[in-house]
Amino acid sequence: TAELGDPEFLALLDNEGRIEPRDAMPDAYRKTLIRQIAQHAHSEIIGMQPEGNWITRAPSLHRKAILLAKVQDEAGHGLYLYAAAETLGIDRSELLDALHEGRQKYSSIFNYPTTSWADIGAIGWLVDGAAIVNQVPLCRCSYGPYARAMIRICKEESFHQRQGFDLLLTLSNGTPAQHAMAQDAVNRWWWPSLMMFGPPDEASPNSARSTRWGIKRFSNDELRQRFVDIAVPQSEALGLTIPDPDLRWNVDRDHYDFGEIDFSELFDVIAGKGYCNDERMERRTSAHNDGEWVREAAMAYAAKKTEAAA
Ligand code: FAQ
Repeated sequence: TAELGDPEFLALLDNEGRIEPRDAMPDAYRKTLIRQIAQHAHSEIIGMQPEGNWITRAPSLHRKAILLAKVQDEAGHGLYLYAAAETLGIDRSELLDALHEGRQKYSSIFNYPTTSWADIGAIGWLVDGAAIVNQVPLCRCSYGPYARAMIRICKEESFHQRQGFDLLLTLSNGTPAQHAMAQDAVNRWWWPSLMMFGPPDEASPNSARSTRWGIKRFSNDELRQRFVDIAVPQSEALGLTIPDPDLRWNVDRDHYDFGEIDFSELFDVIAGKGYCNDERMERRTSAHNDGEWVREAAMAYAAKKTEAAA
């Protein structure tokens, strides 16, 4: 259909060409990218909250320094992503308004609570692990600024994943109480991590167009399967059990089979009915309002600088 773009645009995509900010692009392509990049940026900054919750309670200076660095990285990822979205002709303040007014989404995963220190390990291992599997193909996304932002983000996510694995390994090999704490965190974070990849393919309204446009390179279910295949041997190395009795290697498929995912939970969380949706939004909007004076001061300083240079 005409909405997908003219033949010249589609041919450029077929040849793996990159679309850059000043290039002509169909309106629907621009809108889809703004939606996805903004959602991704919002996830990064809302994603600072569940882990930020443990910075003051990290068990050692070493762990605290790692966690501080990780949470700061998430803020940085938000900034690169808002900047990438701005190249599509929208202002960061408009995107933040859309988040605060509930017109744009952020990842379901950040609406779950972090109730123990082991959750910091489970988030690094599983949530960052899932994020990497989803984001590595985005380094080849057809839109140049998004693809380039993803390269650096993926490198930093690898460090995040490793620190989570290391934290869980230490707990798993610790006292029986520490091992139990690690297992409990994995029990709670496993299924929500699988839901991060989105609805199943047959219920994913955006997939067909995003795939035609080279934004998506693999389907939600393909990436979910890839994640399970990577996570199972890692769980064995950790000495922790994945909470799925149906998980087993399938010789014919050359993949792990896994149990049925309760997608009604994903849709409920997306609809605002997760454990922490209200708390996350309240924290975000109050931080934004409390920061008003900082934005004003920065604008005044920039105006003064411009005046002085003129
Ligand atoms: N949560 O048709 P599809 C991170 C929505 S990683 C909430 O399949 P699409 C790192 C979807 O937007 C997390 N909403 O959609 C970190 C759509 O609604 P809409 C962020 C979801 O776009 C770690 C509807 O359902 N990563 O932050 C979810 O083709 C630790 C139908 O779905 C990204 O954003 C969900 N899980 O595929 C940070 C990656 N799934 O917009 C801090 C980039 C689906 O039409 C600490 N995004 N929906 O109203 C993507 O790859 C894609 O957007 C998908 C969804 C795969 C998420």
